[in-house]
Amino acid sequence: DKIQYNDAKKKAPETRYPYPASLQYNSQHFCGGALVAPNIVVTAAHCTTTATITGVVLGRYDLDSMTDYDYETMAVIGVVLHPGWDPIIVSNDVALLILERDSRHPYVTINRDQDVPTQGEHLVVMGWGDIDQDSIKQQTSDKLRETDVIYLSNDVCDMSQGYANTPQGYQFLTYEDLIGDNMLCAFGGLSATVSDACQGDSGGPLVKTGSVSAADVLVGLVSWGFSCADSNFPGVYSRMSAFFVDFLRPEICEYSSSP
Ligand code: 4AZ
Repeated sequence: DKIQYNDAKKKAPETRYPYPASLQYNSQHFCGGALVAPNIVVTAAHCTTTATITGVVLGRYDLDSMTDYDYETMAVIGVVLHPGWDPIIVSNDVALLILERDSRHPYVTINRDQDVPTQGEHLVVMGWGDIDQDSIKQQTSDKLRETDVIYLSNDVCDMSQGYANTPQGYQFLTYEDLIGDNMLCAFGGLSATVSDACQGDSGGPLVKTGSVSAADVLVGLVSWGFSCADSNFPGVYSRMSAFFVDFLRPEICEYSSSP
């Protein structure tokens, strides 16, 4: 029971989010990321293994507009993959991209609090990913989009189940035993319109928003999910607080131009 989500995934206000990054291969967007230090972007580990990143675009709203405001395109000079990255179970889906120089754009604070978010809390996910309910068509958005989603505890998320189309046919699927401690779930199913992250949003930011962008806190990165905007299956994200002490803080300290 997939529901159309084009209307729910709204164009973001043009200058509200300065920290989302577009990872590009030959000038084509393929994944998201978030600026977390002047010269460091965090993204999903699976984004660093699917294509070579030929450029990281920062401070951009419309990927098709040449006259868009003050955006930057940068080369990646280093990739730091989480040592526990496991592509089979999509565990520890996080990596750092070290940029050739400092960005002029503000970065987002990483959540380090184990108790954040809480069940039912409203969060915002953003990206240039797929906006068509027909996932076969894969239509990425030229403009940055955002949508409201609600945090679900891992215990609740674990119970997600239903029938879905898979490459092996129409099958009964469940999230039971798939939602690890380093993942978090969020779902945009408040009304008749289900909204969700999808292909091309991967690696991009899930945030707890503040009154201004400087107060936003990065709680997750788009990672995986069965289908998109399917009322049975929440989106699954890399949980930033699970990586903060052992991976993010030490690696950012090591590579940051301005610690
Ligand atoms: C993907 O393939 C993907 N609905 C990203 C997010 C979700 C599903 C798939 C979550 O990149």
